[in-house]
Amino acid sequence: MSDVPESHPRYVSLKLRDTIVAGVESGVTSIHGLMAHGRGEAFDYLIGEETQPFAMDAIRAGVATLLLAKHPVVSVNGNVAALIPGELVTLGNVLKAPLEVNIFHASKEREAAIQAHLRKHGAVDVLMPTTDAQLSFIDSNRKFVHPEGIFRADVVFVPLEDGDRCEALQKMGKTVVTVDLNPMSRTATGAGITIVDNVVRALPLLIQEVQALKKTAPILLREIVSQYSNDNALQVAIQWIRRER
Ligand code: PTJ
Repeated sequence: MSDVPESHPRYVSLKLRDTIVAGVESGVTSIHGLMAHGRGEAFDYLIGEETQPFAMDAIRAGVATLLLAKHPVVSVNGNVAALIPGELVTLGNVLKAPLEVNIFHASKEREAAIQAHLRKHGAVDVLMPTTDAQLSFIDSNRKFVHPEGIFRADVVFVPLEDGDRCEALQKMGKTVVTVDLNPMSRTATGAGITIVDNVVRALPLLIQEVQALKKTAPILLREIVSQYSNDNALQVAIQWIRRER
């Protein structure tokens, strides 16, 4: 870890850089993940490096959607595995949803490293990609999924990715709940529910919201979902970035 004094005004951001670099060094995160992280940093700066109201609305609707799901699954790539491994495990536990490793930059070694990293943080079962089940409408490595995981899921929580799989999942009739700091990305605009926030802030809030809503009647959860508009939430996020508040 680099020697960053806590008094440094960009302390949190610099520590996160250390975490993602450590992810690359330990074989969990793709080298490309550094660029993805940098893109995220730029948007985080623009939204004020705090969870904004449009993200809170999306968190509530996303949790309601995940609680209504019959087979929710939490998808894990190399960036989120490095940044929030413990939170992913907790979210999977509170939702009773399996974690599934699914990465864009193909590497069997990295898939195994992500699985081991999640286990180190308390995961019991971590589903792995297979050739037995494949997603339609997608050619990248992300098409390889687990038959009992993403393949049969009705709702997939996909924190932080590029847009190709999001589109494919939606075309297959699955609902995608995502976290993406860029409200204009293909993932953000293609998902059913987009939480425009940093995954490191959004995951603890998602876990809290699951605890708050888990005993809520399905009819009320459906109402929360029906009152939410992703297009509207993204529009508000873009206005926020443009300072049109
Ligand atoms: O581990 P792999 O092989 O699956 O690769 C994962 C990455 C992230 C490298 C891959 O999916 C990728 O290249 O993603 P992109 O196309 O760079 O998109 C990443 C998106 O996530 C961008 O829209 C970023 O703004 C956003 N992002 C980056 N860091 C964060 C983030 N959103 C939320 N929280 C972050 N910490």
